[in-house]
Amino acid sequence: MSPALSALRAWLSEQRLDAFILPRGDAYLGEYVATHDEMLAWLTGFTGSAGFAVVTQSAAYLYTDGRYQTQGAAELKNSGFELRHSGRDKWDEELTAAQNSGANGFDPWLHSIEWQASAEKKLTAQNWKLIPAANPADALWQNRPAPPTGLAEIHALKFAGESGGAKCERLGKKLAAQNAAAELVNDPTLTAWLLNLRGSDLPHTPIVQARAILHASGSAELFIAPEKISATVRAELGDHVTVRAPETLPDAIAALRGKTLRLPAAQTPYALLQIAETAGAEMDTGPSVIVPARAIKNATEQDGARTAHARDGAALKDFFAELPALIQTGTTEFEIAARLAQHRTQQADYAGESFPAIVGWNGNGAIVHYRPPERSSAAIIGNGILLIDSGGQYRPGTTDVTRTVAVGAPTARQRDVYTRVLKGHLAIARAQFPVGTTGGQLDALARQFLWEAGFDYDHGTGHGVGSFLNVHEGPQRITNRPDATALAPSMILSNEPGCYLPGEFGVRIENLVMVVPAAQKNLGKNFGAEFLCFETLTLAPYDTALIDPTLLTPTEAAQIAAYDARCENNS
Ligand SMILES: [Mn+2]
Repeated sequence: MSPALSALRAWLSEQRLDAFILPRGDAYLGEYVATHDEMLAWLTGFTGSAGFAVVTQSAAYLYTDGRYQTQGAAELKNSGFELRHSGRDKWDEELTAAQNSGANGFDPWLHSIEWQASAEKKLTAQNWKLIPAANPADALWQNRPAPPTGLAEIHALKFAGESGGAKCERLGKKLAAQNAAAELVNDPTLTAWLLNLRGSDLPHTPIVQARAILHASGSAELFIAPEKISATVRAELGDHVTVRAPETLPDAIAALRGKTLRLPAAQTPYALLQIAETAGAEMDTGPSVIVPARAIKNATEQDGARTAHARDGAALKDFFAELPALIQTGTTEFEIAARLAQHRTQQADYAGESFPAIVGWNGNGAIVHYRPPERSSAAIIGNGILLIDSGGQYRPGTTDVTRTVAVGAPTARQRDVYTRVLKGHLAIARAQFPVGTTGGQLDALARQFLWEAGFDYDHGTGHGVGSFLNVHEGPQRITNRPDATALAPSMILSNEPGCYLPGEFGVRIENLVMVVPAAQKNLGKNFGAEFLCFETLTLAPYDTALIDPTLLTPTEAAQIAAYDARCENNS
């Protein structure tokens, strides 16, 4: 049993709690966390990017999704934790079935308002209580890494395209129109976009850990550790921003008493709701006004995305030119990932990878979130299929691209599967759809050729992408799950269908695309909408060795030829 688990059980007794739930996440509720906040890995040994642990005196479970079942089983050996599938196993049912009543503790900084409301409802129905508690890692984690000490920097107007002052003014008006006096901004990627602020506190998302309050008047307060922000950056933020120490946030919330403060339920920790309640603030927990505004890239961000993709295309071209020689002299998945990252550093305004690269050889390519280990990753020997999913953070924009390539002569089955994935990817790329269409409506276009052969894939077809921010950014997406977000001009998404044959190989083909007005005019007399389509941003040719031309229509063949010409012209 892990020493952290025994320590947590002793702590549970001291705290008079029957159970504790610890998620993978931090007080900013983001996708990536600093090593200081790898609390779930500390407790359980599990290092996946999603999951949570539930611990009682007699049981310890780690819940994670389908992507991480193999990895979870390996990492939990001898930890004392049992692996659960978060899509099938319900933690609240398991907890309340084991004991008739009890008190389940949680750290209110690590869970959203939305999560607390839903969990409390489920537990109280079974005579259990959900109790806000301290964070056991704060008391028990020996040799915990220090919090990140990155410095705030300005995201220059030549990349941002709109001043922080203009953004605050326009979104402040939106708050006023919704009868809110202010919005509390907990997510550092939202603060980063709103104030044109960046940093280096996380490995793949260029943010600085900070919170903000946006006022309806167009002014903003930035709560950030003083040592993280220089006098120059303070001055460049503009007169509308007041910089304050993080510990003054409760006072700033209290100062809004008598007015309505927006605390977006999905992005705000429950702890901030408690603070607002204590301060006697009026609250609404409606959606953020910043999230939908950020999704619409302005002209500068759009040009920046094209620039970033031209540079990324050049780096990929150099990398793929070198790859055959690398394989000939002997290489591994891990070395390939490092080599690709090295090529990106040759490009202007590059600031690092946008996520840890996935390089999967044969069966490893069929593990959707596989990441090659530094030691003993697979050697590229013999014939097979190599899946390479990587991306870069460039100041003008963020990239994310997957190419699947053959090493040696591919089999007929490999070419069949690859071509079906490609046909779906091409169908999304050339889709024309009326204004108001959601990504959910387009999703089946990407799957149709796989479905007709008895295949599918267990992930979405596309996610939104930030501008020198998180490579995964909402609300837009292309998904087979319920989706109410209409695709609007100037949104950026990925187009990434795949197909995975466990133990054999995986195929994924991914480009980033931008929603633009279509040349196609509305010819229907009986409905009023204009048409939209996608502009493909990524510039990297598909592997012709994997394409079965007999499966392509003339339209698809012409589409590939036109795309190849674009890639060729990208110097
Ligand atoms: Mn992607």
